[in-house]
Amino acid sequence: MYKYDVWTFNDSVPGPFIRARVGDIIELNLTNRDETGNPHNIDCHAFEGPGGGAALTTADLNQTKTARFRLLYPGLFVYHCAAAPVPVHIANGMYGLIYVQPEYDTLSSVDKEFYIMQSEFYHEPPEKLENGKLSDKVKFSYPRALDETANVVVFNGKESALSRDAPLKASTGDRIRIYFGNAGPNLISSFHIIGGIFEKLYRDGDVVSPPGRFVQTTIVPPGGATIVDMKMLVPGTYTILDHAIFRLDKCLVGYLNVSGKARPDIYASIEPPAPCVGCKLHP
Ligand SMILES: [Cu+2]
Repeated sequence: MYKYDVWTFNDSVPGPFIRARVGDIIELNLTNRDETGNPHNIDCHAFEGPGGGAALTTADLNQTKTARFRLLYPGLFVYHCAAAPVPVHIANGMYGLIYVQPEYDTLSSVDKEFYIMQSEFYHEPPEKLENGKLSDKVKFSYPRALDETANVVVFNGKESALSRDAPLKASTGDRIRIYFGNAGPNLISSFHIIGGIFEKLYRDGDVVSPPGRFVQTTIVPPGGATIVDMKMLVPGTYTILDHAIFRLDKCLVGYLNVSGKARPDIYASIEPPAPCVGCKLHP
């Protein structure tokens, strides 16, 4: 795949995972270090008020804006840049998640927690260089984004984020939790983990209602989030994906490696496993 200049909060895509509690006052200091001259800001879905903070935090180059927001409601929320043109700032990587826990946290303790956000990239074809070769870097395409024809769909901002070389890791017996958000900007995610069942599903990031139980796939819209808990029983590699499954060939795949003792009482065969050669889903 190609290289692409992302726009970031604190140099990462997604931006920092923020934890807070209902009743907290968030003091947000946003300093714009973007040498290209674009203004930036933050619209946080956890903030109550017009624009979610955007107009209060819009900062030009080298300017710092400070604003305070009281957190009224619990849940898992998306934040993103909402400087014009808003869709471009989101498409280029300016988003993250904030978990606002209730006064008394309703989530049980788990052994491992992970932070994943899905998003898609829209880009122009690579330009031809003076030496006649094609550039290895591509630029944002407004027409493609408008048509919603993504070139690339990824977890955590790049193809290699949760690859075989950098999988999530857990052990058998672990309870794991994934805070999952969808930045979009266009595509709905049908979030699924092959071989795993969501023991608890906090749909739409709602941690007040009773969670869904033993769910296979969950819908996460652009600008939405969810929390899934799983108990890992059988060792091996679990594939993380969007079950709109052709997106696999647009780079959207990740892996969770679970180590530990085999569980033939749950998962067994007479012959050894024989995955299809070259299969991205069952490595
Ligand atoms: Cu921005």
